[in-house]
Amino acid sequence: MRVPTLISSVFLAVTLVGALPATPTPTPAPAQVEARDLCTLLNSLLGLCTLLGITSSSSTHTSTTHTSTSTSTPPPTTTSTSTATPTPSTCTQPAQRAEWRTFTATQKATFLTAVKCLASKPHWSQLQQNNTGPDIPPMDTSGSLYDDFVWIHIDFNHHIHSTAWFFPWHRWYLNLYVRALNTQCGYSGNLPYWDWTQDAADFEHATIWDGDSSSGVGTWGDPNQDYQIVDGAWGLNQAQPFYINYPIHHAIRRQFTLQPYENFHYGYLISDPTLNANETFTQARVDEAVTSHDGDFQGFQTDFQNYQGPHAGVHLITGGDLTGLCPTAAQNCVPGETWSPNDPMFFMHHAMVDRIWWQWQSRANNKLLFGGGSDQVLDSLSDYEEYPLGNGTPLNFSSIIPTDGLNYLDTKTNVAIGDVMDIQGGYLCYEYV
Ligand SMILES: [Cu+2]
Repeated sequence: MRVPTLISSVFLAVTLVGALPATPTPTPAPAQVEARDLCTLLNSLLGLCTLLGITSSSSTHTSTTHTSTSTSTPPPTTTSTSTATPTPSTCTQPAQRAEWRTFTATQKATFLTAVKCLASKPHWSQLQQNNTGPDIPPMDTSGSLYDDFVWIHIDFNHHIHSTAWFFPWHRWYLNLYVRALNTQCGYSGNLPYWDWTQDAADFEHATIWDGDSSSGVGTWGDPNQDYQIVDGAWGLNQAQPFYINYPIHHAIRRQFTLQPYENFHYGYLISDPTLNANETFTQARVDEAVTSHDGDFQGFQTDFQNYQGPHAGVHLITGGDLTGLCPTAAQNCVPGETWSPNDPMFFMHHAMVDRIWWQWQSRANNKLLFGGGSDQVLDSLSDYEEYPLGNGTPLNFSSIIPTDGLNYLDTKTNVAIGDVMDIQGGYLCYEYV
């Protein structure tokens, strides 16, 4: 462990590496160094990690001498860790987020029922609006609590995609969603994730699309009913289908689209218009994104989140609501990423996105790397390439996550980015299994 290298890495992180287009200089990854070891060291030097909600490892762990095969890298001294005061972790039993297909039929049915329950709960009367624009429909105060979740994604759309908010905001959002399922709908289980790498080879006929009326998420939409889904626990065949209200009242829409890039609304950001979208989220593609950007938060996010990367590929190949397309009957409708949470597959999809961020964070000394701005810049390819993580207000670990007032559901009123950098830091307490 080269102490100067570590200090400079963290210095870069806490001073907003990459707060604007600066890309952190990749540093050689010290062998076997974990962020918590690094934090133990830093606690004694700067007292930072407690602030960030990252807890120290046990004292036996912190005194471990890390060996390295590099002759140029000296082992760490124990003196730098001996004065650290370990902070007891409040996350001793992390909730387990498992892949959807490991759920039993009963667990699936319970989850799908709980999700539909959110669509039967009333709108929060104090929900706020912080943004305006042609793709932001009027707030529907006759909608449901589920619609309120969709609303805040609509309202913040241009701040939470292709900006530094992307990973932390969606991590917070998923956590709030699980909490709403728990507290408003009596769900005692955990959030499943959707490992779409399993479905990449033949997405149209993938096992995720299950029409079982109690345990299935449904299949593709009916072209004769504007691609609304008919089967599964949420479809139109149910006595009480799952209805959403943005931009107009409708059932969940899905329309398999293998080549979504040919007429894409941000066509100038697309390098390969005829690409089959299922090629963007193979296991090999995810592995490449996770392993190719150590020490480079901007590089990792840009690779993963660009329109021909895994995150967008899953949205766009699914079509309908997950893509943010307009129902045929919607007047003056501007499509985009706005109401993509209309399809509850959004939350399972983003749990996979969150899992992959965590996999990247868990490598070498990536955990504290963060930076970028709060405003999306997609007007032209050159502007995007200058600000792939947004411009506007630079974000840091103290930046408070915007909620439009939906934080009334939360355990903490003002959640900062620093609270969500560690999924077992205290405010968050879960793991992916
Ligand atoms: Cu989103």
